[in-house]
Amino acid sequence: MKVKALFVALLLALMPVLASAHDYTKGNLNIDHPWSRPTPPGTPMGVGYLAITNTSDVDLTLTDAKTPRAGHVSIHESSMRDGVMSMKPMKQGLTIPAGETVELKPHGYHLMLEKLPEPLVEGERIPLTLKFDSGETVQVELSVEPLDGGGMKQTMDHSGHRME
Ligand SMILES: [Cu+2]
Repeated sequence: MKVKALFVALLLALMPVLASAHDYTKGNLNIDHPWSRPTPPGTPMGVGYLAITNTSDVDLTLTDAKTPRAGHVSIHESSMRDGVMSMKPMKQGLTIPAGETVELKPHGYHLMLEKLPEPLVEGERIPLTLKFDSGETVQVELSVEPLDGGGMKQTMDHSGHRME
């Protein structure tokens, strides 16, 4: 009885996660949980996070991304150097080795949505096209998730960003 109650509680706790999870599969590529953060009015930049799995037996490189909601999308890498979080564009793209998953997440690789004409709003789904060096493209939607505790941290993270 006790175990069952615990199980139900656990299930309920997991439900919001299950509800917001979404993933896309095309050919040998799987894109899991593409998401973003709301942006304050006047902020020109937003972020894009997702996990890319390459199920083929050759390396694939993410070379470009596009969305109608941003003037330009760059692939960035964040790193800590001399105690300062900085980011730089990955001009050669981001390689997903054969059979592996690469995660774009806070404090790591991410997509930078630049030149936003309008703020990104919580609850919105942002269409995004990912292009790979194989010529493949994958169409996904970034879900704009609420600014929670982790979101505040992310905002601070980006205010500390400087371009190289
Ligand atoms: Cu960035």
